[in-house]
Amino acid sequence: MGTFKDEVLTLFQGYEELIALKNEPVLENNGIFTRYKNPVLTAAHTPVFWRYDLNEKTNPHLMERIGMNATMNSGAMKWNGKYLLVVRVEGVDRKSFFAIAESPNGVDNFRFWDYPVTMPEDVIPATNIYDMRLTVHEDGWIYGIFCAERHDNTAPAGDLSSATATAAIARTKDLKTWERLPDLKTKSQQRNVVLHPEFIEGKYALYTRPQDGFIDAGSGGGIGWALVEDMTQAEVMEEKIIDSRFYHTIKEVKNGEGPHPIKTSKGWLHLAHGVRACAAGLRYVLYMYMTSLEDPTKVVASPAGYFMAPEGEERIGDVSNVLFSNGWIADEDGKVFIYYASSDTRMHVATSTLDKLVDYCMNTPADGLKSSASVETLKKMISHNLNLMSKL
Ligand code: M1P
Repeated sequence: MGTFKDEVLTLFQGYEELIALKNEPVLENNGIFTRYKNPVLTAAHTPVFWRYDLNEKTNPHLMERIGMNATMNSGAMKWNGKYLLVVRVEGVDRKSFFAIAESPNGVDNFRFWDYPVTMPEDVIPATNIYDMRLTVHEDGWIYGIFCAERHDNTAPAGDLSSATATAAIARTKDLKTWERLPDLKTKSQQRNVVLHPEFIEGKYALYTRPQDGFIDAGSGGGIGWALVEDMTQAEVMEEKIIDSRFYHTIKEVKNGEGPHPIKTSKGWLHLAHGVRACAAGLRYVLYMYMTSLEDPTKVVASPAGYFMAPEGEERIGDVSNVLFSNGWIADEDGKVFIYYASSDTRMHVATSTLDKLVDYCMNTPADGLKSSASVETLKKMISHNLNLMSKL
């Protein structure tokens, strides 16, 4: 056993080795995106000085005093040339908070800023906050919309699990000081609310996810769309479902917008999550779709099935069989960094390009919604290829 100081230095050394670990693309890919070998952020990436009291007098056994459980569902943006994540960090006390981590290259070397985000409360304080979507809006503000969870005080006495989900709104100019705006007013509970980056008809446009309960989408038909006059008093007066749920698809139980869509010459490119139920519980996968530039409520491409599903170690974690994404970054050269969390535990990156993602959306067959339609789609591909192969 070394001295207390030696042990502290060993802790920091191990931490620096973890942060400096070079990430490598995984060679096998499907032509659409490339996964990377290591997660970009885990609970162990949270700074040593968050978790340990480094004073020998008050922590002679050098114990972790404030444990971190997970780093997950992160908003993303490019900031001063760095790839920046607003990470949902979850402590061992089950409370989530936001903390910013940045990387010089987007695939490794993510380092947390010294302090987590101090998010001001709304009039009714939230118990838990999570899953921020970042939008650099054309009005000049950076908005963060996230879920604010509170105990449902209408639940019967003794029911300590019922909760409500509300879309909380904050804005900033420097990512350090946040101004909290009133939570979104809507008829239903809401999670996965995302601000579109441009004004539409002179108004702010929100992707919504109406839900009957905290978990159940219930009568909420899918991803909604609402125009709002003023983000400082945001209220949904009218909500239209633009990407519906369907029976026996990857988004049968629920779906939700991921990060805000990326504008391309062919339309708005969307990343979302879809949920289905099975004997093992809920399965969360990522899917894509595109909407029209002229009418962003009109879906113009809807490839069948999932874009990414949990694989290998991604399948296992606090809430297994889950991929969730609320952050991506498109570089000026067209490279896209997709940040996704696996099983509510850790953050990963996958890369692609705008060209590939648009091609994927426009040219992947849509879901025919029944087995016979899937077989007809497959037969078309086979005869097309057999014809080509006969000429080789
Ligand atoms: O546990 C999986 C996910 O469950 C919720 O997703 P949804 O809003 O679609 O119900 C969220 O709590 C999300 O944070 C979590 O990753």
